[in-house]
Amino acid sequence: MEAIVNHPTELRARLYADMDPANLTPLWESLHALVPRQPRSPSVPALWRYDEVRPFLMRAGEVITAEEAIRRVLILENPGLRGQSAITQSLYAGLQLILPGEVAPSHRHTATALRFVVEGEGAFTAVNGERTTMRPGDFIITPSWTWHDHGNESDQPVVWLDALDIPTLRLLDAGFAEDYGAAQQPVLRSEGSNFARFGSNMAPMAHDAETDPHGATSPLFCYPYARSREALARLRRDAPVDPWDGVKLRYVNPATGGWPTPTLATFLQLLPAGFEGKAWRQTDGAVFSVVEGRGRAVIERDVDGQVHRSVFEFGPRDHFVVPSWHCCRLAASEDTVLFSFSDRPIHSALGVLRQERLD
Ligand code: 1HN
Repeated sequence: MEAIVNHPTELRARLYADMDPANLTPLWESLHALVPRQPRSPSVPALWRYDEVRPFLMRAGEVITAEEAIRRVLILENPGLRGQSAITQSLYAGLQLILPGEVAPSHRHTATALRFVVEGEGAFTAVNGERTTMRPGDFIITPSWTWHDHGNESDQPVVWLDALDIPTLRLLDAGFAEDYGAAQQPVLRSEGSNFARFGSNMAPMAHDAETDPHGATSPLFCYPYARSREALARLRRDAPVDPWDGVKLRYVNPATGGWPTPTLATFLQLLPAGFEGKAWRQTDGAVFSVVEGRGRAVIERDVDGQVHRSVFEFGPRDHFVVPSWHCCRLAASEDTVLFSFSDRPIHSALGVLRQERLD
């Protein structure tokens, strides 16, 4: 009997139980999980087909107004993170609907947001006293702590992808928010004023030009699709097509050349018809929004020697997520344009970004 109770396993179990009320726990039991050999994300690859999502969005339009909802959004929740309002461990994504005549009231929060317009044209978003009309494929930034509201003065429903760094701010306990107090903020400048100042590879000279002193967020808040699409079309003709990425550009903060926001990196790429991409993996989990074309994403992860493979056939307005350190191959049957965003600026800032191009 003595021999059994003094066995190390028994002694350890007694120690754990005795110290548990003191909020103490042994590292050696969780060391491997805490310091993995490589990332083992709880988030999983997932695809949201627009054909499936759109009817639910329109039903949401019937059961609640934008004003009542504040933001009428269906969250793209990662199947591995249900209940957490997250598409990866660090990022939030959702699809927002605004119907003709509706207003999504003005507020601000410390979370950084970006919009990527998916369907419809003629809604606007207002940021810091200026409106921008939303057209499909436009990439729009709502910097941290800026007043923003949305409206739709067109005659069609408008849907866009919202991406926010909410799970990251939750991790940091750095979330603050305020309501403006009126549905809409006053318009202080005419549309296009921001683009005139920052959208032509130039910047204002005025001593009081309001730029972010830290350069953390781009002073340009709308990157129109027409411009970015034209750049891809020219590069497709004039530049080599990368075997992994096709023709891929990153969006930049024109004041610094860095990422457009401190937490979210954004990209636009063209995969020419017939493209069969090689595999890559990266620590930043990425979310893709299909703008044009059709193709396939093959996403694989090796879990303890067993390969888990997801094959997603995608078309326009579909969304999919490639979690951290999953191998991904992209292919296109027709000319395909993909917008994507990830948490790469955080990985870079912490010096932990890893990217691999595989054969
Ligand atoms: C938000 O402010 C918007 O401004 C969209 O459109 C989605 C999700 C969580 C928290 C705030 C918006 C949001 C959000």
